[in-house]
Amino acid sequence: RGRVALVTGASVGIGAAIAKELVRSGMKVVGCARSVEKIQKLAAECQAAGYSGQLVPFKCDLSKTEEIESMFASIKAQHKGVDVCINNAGLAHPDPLLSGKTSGWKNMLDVNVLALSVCTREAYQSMKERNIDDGHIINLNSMSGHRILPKSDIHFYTATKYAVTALTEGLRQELREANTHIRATCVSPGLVRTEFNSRFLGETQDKSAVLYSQYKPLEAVDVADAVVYVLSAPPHVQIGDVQMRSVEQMT
Ligand code: NJP
Repeated sequence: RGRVALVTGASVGIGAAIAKELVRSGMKVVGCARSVEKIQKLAAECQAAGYSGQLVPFKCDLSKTEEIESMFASIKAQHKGVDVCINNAGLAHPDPLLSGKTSGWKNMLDVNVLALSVCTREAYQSMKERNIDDGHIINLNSMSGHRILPKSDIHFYTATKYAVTALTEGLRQELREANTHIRATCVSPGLVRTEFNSRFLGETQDKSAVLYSQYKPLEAVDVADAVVYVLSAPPHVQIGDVQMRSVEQMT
């Protein structure tokens, strides 16, 4: 309550659900994405619902490091800094290793790995300069960050999520070496019903309908609830990873 959280990729899907739940719980949430108008709409909905926190929309293209750095400068000027950083933004392109486009791989690397790392560094520096010892950095990982599926055209995406696994554990160790109690956690869902899947399956609702007909997916709010749970753990408890699937998901 009263703390400042940054949620990346807050315009739709899991990020929008997380932003909403944190505002409901009383936090001041800076929500960023390129489609800032969608976050403005969400902010109005939170206000109309009488939530005790506040959603502050911020336009940022996370594939541009200079935009991330100026976002953190603006958060410092307007809200003193961040106490919680939720690195949620992420994307997948179906670009196989044998024939995929370099531009697709680069985009995934820029947002899923590089932007997450830059936001993590900036969030840590923001906490350190204000002596925040109970901060939290949460990375949206995936079950793809823990196992490699056969017959997949998203092995590069999988590699970026394996990187998130390594970055979260590496961060936990560096935070310990820095003698702080700031925590690092990743949340690793299986299939979640969001635009993410229709987008990378080729924009057609038909294809995602086929995917969802195989088994019931998680909903974005289920993942948001897991983030709220992670944040509500007592300060001495370090939750490293929350792996969660729909009960119907096999792999
Ligand atoms: O994705 P989606 P989800 N700069 O596509 C933003 C992981 N995950 O909510 O800029 C700034 O609905 C984009 O905003 P906009 C997944 O890997 C998912 O499902 O306006 N923002 C939007 O807000 C990811 O890490 C599933 O287009 C950028 C958001 O990212 C996280 O969960 C399964 C941006 C994407 O919204 C959220 O995914 C799983 C940029 N350059 C893991 N590029 C699943 N859905 O099934 C994108 O295991 N964004």
